[in-house]
Amino acid sequence: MIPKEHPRYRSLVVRERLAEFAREGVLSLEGLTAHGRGEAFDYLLGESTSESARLAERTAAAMLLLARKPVISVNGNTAALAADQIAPLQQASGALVEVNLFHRTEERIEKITRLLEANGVSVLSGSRERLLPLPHGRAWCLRDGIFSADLVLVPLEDGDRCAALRQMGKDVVTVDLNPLSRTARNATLTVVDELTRALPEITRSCPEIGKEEALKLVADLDNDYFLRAAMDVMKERLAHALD
Ligand code: PTJ
Repeated sequence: MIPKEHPRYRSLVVRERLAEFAREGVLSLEGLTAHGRGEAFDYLLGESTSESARLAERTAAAMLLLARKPVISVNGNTAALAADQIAPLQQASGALVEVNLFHRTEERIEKITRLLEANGVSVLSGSRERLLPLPHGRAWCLRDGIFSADLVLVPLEDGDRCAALRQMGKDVVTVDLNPLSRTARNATLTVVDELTRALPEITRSCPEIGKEEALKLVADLDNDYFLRAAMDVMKERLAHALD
């Protein structure tokens, strides 16, 4: 039982929930360590959404709205942290949702699908094929989903798969607290923010954006700007950490 007055209460509650999801087999054990890396970067960001991240979130919404066939790719961490935030985003953006895993097993795909469906998400089903130019299980996806998407929103992604999706000519929007990661640098757009702050912000932006604004946001998109802006926030906080 975590005491409510603990200064890190929220973080401890999230960790406890993730440990439970790991025991249930939704989250991979590797996902727990990935979460720890994310927490460290979020500390540096001050655990809040920066102005540049907010613009990136609005741009992500614009890209989803303009895409011909947007797909939200959900892994274990995304499901464990934000299962209840996916259905509102799906409704606001019109995107398909596919479960796609790095540490892939049929059992985990099944468990994550059930968790998402229990939270109102319409999850794409079908038989997966080896369609991405990658070795091992990471190549598997749905022909009617990620394979034929023009845009994939894939939070907390592995660098190789992000690069493979880009190689296939797709736009990749990611949410990644580490602005130095290969995914962050390879994606079309990187939202450097914590997943559970980023997804509701993208959802909120969807109904607010008209076509003209969407086109302008996409035309102005400069991913390096978003990465540099996030690093500047971290540098600034480090510079004044002991003031
Ligand atoms: O469920 P699976 O099998 O598909 O596996 C998922 C993980 C996350 C284990 C897999 O994709 C992986 O190994 O990812 P990486 O390469 O560790 O990348 C995850 C990135 O997400 C890292 O750069 C973390 O800093 C970042 N991250 C972790 N937690 C959060 C986050 N970014 C945003 N919000 C978070 N809560």
